[in-house]
Amino acid sequence: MHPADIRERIKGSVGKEILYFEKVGSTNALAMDIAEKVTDGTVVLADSQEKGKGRLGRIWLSPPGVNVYLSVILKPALTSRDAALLTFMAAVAGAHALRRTSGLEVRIKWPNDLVVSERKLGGILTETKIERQRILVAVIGIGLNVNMDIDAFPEDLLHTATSVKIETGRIFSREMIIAEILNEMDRWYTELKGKKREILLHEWQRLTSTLGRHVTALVGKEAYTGLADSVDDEGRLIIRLPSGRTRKISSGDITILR
Ligand code: BT5
Repeated sequence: MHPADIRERIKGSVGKEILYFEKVGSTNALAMDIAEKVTDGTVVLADSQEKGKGRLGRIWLSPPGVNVYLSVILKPALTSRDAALLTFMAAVAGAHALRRTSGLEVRIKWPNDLVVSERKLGGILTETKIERQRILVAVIGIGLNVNMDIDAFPEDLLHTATSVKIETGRIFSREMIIAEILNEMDRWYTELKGKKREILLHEWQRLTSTLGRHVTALVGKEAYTGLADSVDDEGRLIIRLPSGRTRKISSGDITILR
């Protein structure tokens, strides 16, 4: 990876400072450690991760030489209730950047997946430090499978995961994709800071594959099956149950039924 090729394409404050490592435990963990000492928009980038993190202690497969693993450190003037919007922002930025560079019809699966034909191309992990209901620091981690081959996935991910290369048959410049993502993040971060969350929510709705589908949402040990009806202005998913009642969920795992 050549971080200089990314730096020369950066237009805004997100990615103005990029800290690059060949190998880390987790870019999110490292970013959280240094967050208070760096400026808004600093990025931690790695070629590989030994302990890549998903949500709820899950593992993010992070082999060297092929993919994107980065974390953006932000210090937004937002309350803890708005943390989900940061994940929305990264998802919209990632979908736009990947569509533009690869031509793939990348969609967003609530809450944190980037998918192509329902297969997972990327994931987002937003972690925050909160004091008196205000976000002091947010670390937004993005993992994207770019040039990874199908035989590099373990058995359990063979039918659920994919990469840009698997979908297009072509190899892509990771530097180019990263620069696009960071420039897109800058654009949507500016909208969010300008209190224009409706614009972000509207764009998210345009890009999602979840709304209007029948889903089962697993929230802890509870499962809710119904229609994924809408999202509210804090990014919570509203599911319409067969009884006609609705359930609002702020996190969980969605299976799309049909
Ligand atoms: C996520 O979690 O999708 C969030 C992934 C965030 C990864 C980035 S990489 C940079 C930054 N630093 C970190 O340490 N993390 C972030 P979740 O929704 O919980 O999905 C995790 C599940 O996705 C796993 O349990 C696997 O089933 C699957 N998975 C793991 N690695 C994958 C990969 N490379 N591609 C597709 N699916 C994967």
